[in-house]
Order: sequence, then structure tokens, then C-alpha cells
Amino acid sequence: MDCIFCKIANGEIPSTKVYEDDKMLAFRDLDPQAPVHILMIPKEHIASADDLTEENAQIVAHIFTVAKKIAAAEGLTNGYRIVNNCGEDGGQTVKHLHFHLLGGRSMAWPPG
Ligand code: D5M
Repeated sequence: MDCIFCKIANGEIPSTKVYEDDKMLAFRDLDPQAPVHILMIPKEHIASADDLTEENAQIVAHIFTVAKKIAAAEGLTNGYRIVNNCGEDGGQTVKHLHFHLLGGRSMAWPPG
């Protein structure tokens, strides 16, 4: 499958990893939008949040429980933001489920 995040997950494309286990990977975004900008992905190819089911959605809870550990390790003691862009209007550019972990600055609302 021609998926850039699958290639990162299986080591075909290099990344700056901050966390890895048998189910997920977290690595630094190439185009950071905050002092800390990390992408958290399942190793299993799931195209988007819209493709989650009762069968595969446990990975989301796992990613979120790891996210707080990454945030602590990155020193984000004053909070952080987790973002998922889903589909065209959601601004999703890479069609492999991923969550952005952003921190190190104050975030605005609403997003653009
Ligand atoms: O976010 C997709 C994100 O993926 C975007 O912030 C750039 C990032 N990206 C794309 N390719 C790479 C590689 N190779 N390493 C690290 N980060 C990458 P989206 O929510 O789909 O707009």
C-alpha cells in the first residue's frame, strides 16, 4: 500500500520517533505548528477517524493514554491540544489515521 505513514511505521521512511510499541508510533511532525508537534498513529492502516469501528477503535483509547505520557515527557505541564483532521473538509492530507499532539504555546480557538 502506498501510504507514507505505513512506510514510517514499518521503517521504510525515517522519522524522529518519540514513542513506539507494538500497536502505535509517535514521531515529530515535519512541519511543526507549535514548539512541540508530534504525530501519533496506529501501526494498523486505518484511513481516517471515519473508518473507526467497534472492532478497531480500542487503538484510540490506547493512543490517548500514551499521549498524556508523551506530553509529560515533553514538559507540557500547562496543557496541550490533540487534533484529528478527518476528510477533505477536516483538512486531512495524509490518509492514515493520526492525532496531532501540539504544545509549548497557548492555542487559539476556533481553529482556521
Ligand atoms: O496532517 C498530516 C501531517 O503529516 C502534516 O502536519 C505534515 C506531516 N507529515 C507528512 N509527512 C511527514 C513525514 N514524512 N514525517 C513527519 N511528518 C510528516 P493532516 O492532519 O493530514 O493535515
